[in-house]
Amino acid sequence: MTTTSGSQAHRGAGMLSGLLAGAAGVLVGEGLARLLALPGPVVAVGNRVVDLTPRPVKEWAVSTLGAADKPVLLGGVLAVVLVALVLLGRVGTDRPRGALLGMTALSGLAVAAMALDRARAAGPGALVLASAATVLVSVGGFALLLALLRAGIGTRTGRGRTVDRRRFLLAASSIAAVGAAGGATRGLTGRAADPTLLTLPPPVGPVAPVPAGVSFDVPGLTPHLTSNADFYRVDTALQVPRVPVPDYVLRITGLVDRPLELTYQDLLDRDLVERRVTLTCVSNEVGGDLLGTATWLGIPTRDLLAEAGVRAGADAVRSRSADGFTAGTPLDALTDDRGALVAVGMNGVPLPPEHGFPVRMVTPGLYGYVSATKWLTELEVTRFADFAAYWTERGYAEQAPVKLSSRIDVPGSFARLTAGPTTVAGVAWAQTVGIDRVQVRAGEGGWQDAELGVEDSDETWRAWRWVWDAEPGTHRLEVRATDRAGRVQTPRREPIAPDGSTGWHNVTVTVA
Ligand SMILES: Nc1nc2c(c(=O)[nH]1)N[C@H]1C(S)=C(S)[C@@H](COP(=O)(O)O)O[C@H]1N2
Ligand SMILES: [Mo]
Repeated sequence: MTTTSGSQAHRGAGMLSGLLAGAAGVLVGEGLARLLALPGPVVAVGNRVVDLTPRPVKEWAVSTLGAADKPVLLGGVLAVVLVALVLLGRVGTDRPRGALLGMTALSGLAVAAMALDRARAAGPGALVLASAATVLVSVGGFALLLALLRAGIGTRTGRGRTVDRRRFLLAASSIAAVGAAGGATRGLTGRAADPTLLTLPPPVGPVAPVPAGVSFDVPGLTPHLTSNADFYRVDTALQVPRVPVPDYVLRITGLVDRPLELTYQDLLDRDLVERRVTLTCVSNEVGGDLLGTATWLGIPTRDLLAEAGVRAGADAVRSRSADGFTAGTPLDALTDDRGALVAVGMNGVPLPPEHGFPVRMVTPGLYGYVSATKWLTELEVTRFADFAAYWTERGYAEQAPVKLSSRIDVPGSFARLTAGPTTVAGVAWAQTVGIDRVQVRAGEGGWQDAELGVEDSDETWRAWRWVWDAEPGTHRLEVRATDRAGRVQTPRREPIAPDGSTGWHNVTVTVA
């Protein structure tokens, strides 16, 4: 064996040591975290990256990557960690002390990220245990492997080398086994109580059936009700928070006479009502699809607040979620006649995990970030002057009513059509006010009234259609809505930040 190949093998073994010890530490941390109901090191680091990412980068990620933003982020975090581990291992054969320091810093970062994560249901003991195991396996394992490798450098006899190699391999496979055990624990244990196995009580106030004629039979037109599978999802959670029902408590605190603590069963034992509401995200661009309509089952928010007894001087409710998200909702919106709910069901089933199981808020007429907290754990009655909620701290408006808007669903942008009668259709929404009129125009042809679907309620979107006599050429179809208060949708293009986009949606089509 030449010196060069010897030191190459040696360096290879060093890189393997870093990778193995680091990965085993992470996997042990993940396994224990899963057992102890904590976010594991990978997700915790990912969550901190999300928190520290500047808003424009977040917006760019959501608009270019869509639903893939989370896998891409987690993949990125993993890739960076793997490269760092290999580099530490590479350095470790020459400078073990520096490399061990690096490994300590790296696992320290993971521990800090876990400590900062608010999604944990467990106490500090669990955190210390999972953190200690992560650091011990990664730093301890790395130190052991590096020591064995260095012992090998000192030994120049063939026999010594063999013994050391055997020892190294034994230590390496033990560490790999520890890591595998952690990974298996992570993979096999603690699936959240499956919400689909729960049955919700029926509502005492079932919602009226969807009126006939709310929509039109036009291929491509958005259905009036959005299925749970098709419902948009927007949140900051890298991993859907798992909130075990047996431990669940909703707290109503703050400026109230009688603070309440309600278990999941307490909530189900109330008189549940059903309401169809269109939920809308502030990040919805003109023409975008970040909104949907569901039948929600829940308790009127104002009943819970009345029971707690709201004190004079309050004007806001700060809601908190199991994962540390917060929203600030005007007290008025939760107590007036719009029908705000603390919801447990969505389209006939318990809330799906990604839509907030076990309990979330649904507040008609306000963008989700100020009104629709998922994995809800607390409603604190307070004053806007005394806090700033998650997105408000990040530059979005404190108050954010949904803006009057409309969308063309068919034809799609750049569609190629044949001349003659062509149906143009879509939806319009003005939650809590109602849509009174939708107008469409082709090119500069002048505004034409569209036919409106029967109104379900002023809390849901409204379908519209217009039959256009399409002539050959390229045309721009444009839509605008008028609400029941007589306000016409503004043509002014505004971005989604700080309080929602505006402007008329248009599509360009070619008629042959
Ligand atoms: N806990 C938590 N709740 C949250 C959010 C979040 O990031 N975390 N996002 C809000 C936003 S911005 C919107 S638009 C709605 C989206 O609800 P959905 O994902 O069920 O469609 O949830 C709201 N509730
Ligand atoms: Mo949102």
